[in-house]
Amino acid sequence: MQETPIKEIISSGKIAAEEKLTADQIESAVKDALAATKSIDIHTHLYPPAFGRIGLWGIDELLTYHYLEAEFFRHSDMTPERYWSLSKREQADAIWRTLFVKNIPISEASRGIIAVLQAFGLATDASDLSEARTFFADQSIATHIRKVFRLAGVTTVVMTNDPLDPDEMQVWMNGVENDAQFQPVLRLDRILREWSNPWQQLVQQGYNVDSRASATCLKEIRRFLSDWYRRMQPVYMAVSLPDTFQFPADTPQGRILREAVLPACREFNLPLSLMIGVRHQVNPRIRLAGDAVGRADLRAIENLCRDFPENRFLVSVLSRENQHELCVYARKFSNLMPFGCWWFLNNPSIVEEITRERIEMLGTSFIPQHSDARVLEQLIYKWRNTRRTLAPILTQSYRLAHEDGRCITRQEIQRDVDKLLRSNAEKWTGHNISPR
Ligand code: RAT
Ligand code: ZN
Repeated sequence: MQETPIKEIISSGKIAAEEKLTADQIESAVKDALAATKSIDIHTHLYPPAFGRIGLWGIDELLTYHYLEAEFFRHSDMTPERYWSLSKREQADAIWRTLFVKNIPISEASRGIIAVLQAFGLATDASDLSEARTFFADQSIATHIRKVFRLAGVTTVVMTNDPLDPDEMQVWMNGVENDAQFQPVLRLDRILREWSNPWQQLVQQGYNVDSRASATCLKEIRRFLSDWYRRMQPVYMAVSLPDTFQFPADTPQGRILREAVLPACREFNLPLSLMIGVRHQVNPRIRLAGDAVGRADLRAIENLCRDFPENRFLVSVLSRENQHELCVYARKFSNLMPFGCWWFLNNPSIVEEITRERIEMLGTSFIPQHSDARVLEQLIYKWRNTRRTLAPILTQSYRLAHEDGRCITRQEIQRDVDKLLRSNAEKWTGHNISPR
């Protein structure tokens, strides 16, 4: 049967009889659309080969992911100090023995490792990592990236690019070639969170800034942002903020946000991504695994969205308790785009709850998930989990609409899935960020 283009269906004013799905056909139509649609991953910590050792991949990196390190310290008697004194390989061995041999991996992060091993046809119950190490050592990175993207069903990942990270700065300064599979993001944590230290780094890069964020300094930060915008061509600017974030605030950070970052985003027509709710380093002994979560005051979002209607905000909040308010604000402000179920929220039970709430309150006008992958192969399990969680939620939503009397077609389902996994992100960043 030849498919009727969706435009014709809409312009004819009624849906052709043969296109209507029965209630029983909805589930498979949703699953097919999810499987067929390659996603854009709006936030990761992944990098193309040109970034060298900054881009992490392979079994030792997978096992020493900080989500797994946090779990390791719960199951092992090893002190953090002893763990940090080991080589990466020894750390990975310790985590494998503890979480995968002595225990069945049932946590979200540990199941992820199993799914990755299985995707590459590797043993999931081996007593050591020799087979997996040999496999990864044999891969050539460019081909491996293509394979991982294919297995994960993604076309494009958005990076996290810190212009004040000494290693990364060097890569950009040396003039790195644009790789369409990896889109840049200008990450501003150091500037917007702890201006008391990084201002000296800007001085070293040749900007006339000071610790007080004076008027001259703000102009110079604009110049810094323009220079980095030209160098990186980012798809948005971004910052991760603590649960205590307030706006407006008469602090250097508050002034930098209002008078340098927001105007620069307007000038370059870029959204600003705000990831709010981290309580940094509540346990510094476990390093990257030592951050926690706190409920934020989302009046800061209200003030930003209302007072800066010309700016677009991509927002993810870390606390489960903030999720409903975020949806309410998205209903008030069309310059606000909720995205992802971030970090401690990225567990099926919580993703399900948040996604249902978003669909009920926002329809398809949000970006349901990003992977936050730090290690390349994590894309495989994180996107598999996202599709698996989305399938019953979408199915139920369409069944309810169907029960209430709206007929639904495969093409419409495909259009919605395309919005959720791709075009909302493309539209919001203003970039057609990748080929399909
Ligand atoms: O999820 C994570 O890995 C966190 O440590 C952070 O990277 C967070 O996603 C961030 O981008 O700040
Ligand atoms: Zn992240």
